[in-house]
Amino acid sequence: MKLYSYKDLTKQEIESICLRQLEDDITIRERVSSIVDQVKTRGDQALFDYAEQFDKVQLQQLFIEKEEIYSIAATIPAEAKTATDTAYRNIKAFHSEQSHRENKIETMPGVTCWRETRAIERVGLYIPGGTAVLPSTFLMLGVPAMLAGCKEIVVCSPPQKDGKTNCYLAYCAKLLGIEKIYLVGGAQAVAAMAYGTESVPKVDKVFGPGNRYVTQAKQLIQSTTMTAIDMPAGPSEVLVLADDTANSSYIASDLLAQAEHGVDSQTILVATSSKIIDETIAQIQIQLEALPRQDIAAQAISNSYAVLVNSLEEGMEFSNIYAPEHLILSTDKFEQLIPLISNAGSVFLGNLTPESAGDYASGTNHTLPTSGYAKAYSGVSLDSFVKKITFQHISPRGLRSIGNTVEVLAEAEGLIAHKNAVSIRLKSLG
Ligand code: HSO
Ligand code: ZN
Repeated sequence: MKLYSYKDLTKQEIESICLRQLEDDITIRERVSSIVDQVKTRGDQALFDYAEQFDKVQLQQLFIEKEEIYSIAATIPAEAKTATDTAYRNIKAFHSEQSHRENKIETMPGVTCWRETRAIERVGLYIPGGTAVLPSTFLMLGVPAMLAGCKEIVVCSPPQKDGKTNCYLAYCAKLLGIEKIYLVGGAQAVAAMAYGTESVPKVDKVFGPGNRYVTQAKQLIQSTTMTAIDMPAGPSEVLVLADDTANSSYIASDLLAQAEHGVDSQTILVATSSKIIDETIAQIQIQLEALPRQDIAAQAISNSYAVLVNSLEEGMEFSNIYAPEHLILSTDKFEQLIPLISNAGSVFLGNLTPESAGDYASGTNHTLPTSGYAKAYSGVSLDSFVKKITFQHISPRGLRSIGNTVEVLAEAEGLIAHKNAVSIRLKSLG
């Protein structure tokens, strides 16, 4: 873990350590574009072939349905079932609060404007499989999709070696009322949902995290089809801001939780004393030993760094420049920092609030903007699954009150047909 002292860093140096490497790998781009082409032209057959090539499984069909999903779901261990139920309830409760009806506004007498929300009709959820199967992601995407009222929720996840899906995903599907899971993974899943195949329906928006192939495929289909994507995705990251009220073993556990996601995960510690930094580094060594994914975590930690700051306020200044996906305020003084936060995906307040809680079960969404996108993007929420349509109605009184304003502005732009659309009506009103 590299060490920096904030006061010694130049503006350029700060910018450069905040830069995430978003390298554009040409080989990945070429391979993904060939996969997307194959799916587009050969449909299901390409999906069967890729399952054999990448997932090492010969599928009889590309999906499993309700009956089978239910029977696999029934094999979930009791403890996991209860935990999944709790997470589901909390995520549902939190996201249910996100639908708000807006008032109709009379901008001028007789001119009424308002917005109404409509669900995106067909959404595609990509749930990663392979070494890290993420049923939590299924809940994070499935719950808001269900609450938004999306008519068709297409779920793709890579098949296991037995050509099925695991009990955790099956149980989530059951909770969400999803009756089909497509056994398709990787870039080919994204392509299938963007173009549609004989089996996989085409969708309007694709959601979900994934490896670099999945991310590249989302970027590609976004520019070549009418399919939207949730957000640009990069490696997961956390920034912990700590003062002397923090506990270094807690900080270490949070940094390692992020580090075990992948070798390219970013874990950043910003602390008001070198004592905290030293103690945390020592704790990381101790805790690493016991982790099954210690190789991955150790590599991620070695690419990460700590920044020594003079005050929590100075730490916040750095954090806002970095714009972390997850921000943990490991301090009892978190309350006073909240107004200072301008860029972050999701914030964890105080010493007893680990990111893991939000990753799984507290209720907030874990699909968040990475790579500095938190400067302009929000995490996934109910809003991600809806569109807002504007409406307006003009009464005779309204036309009389707004008519001349439109006529004058249209004339100023030289758009006389626009002006006429008002004049012709005003005339008939007399
Ligand atoms: N930290 C990840 C989400 C996750 N963690 C899923 C565990 N499972 C990105 O926010
Ligand atoms: Zn996580």
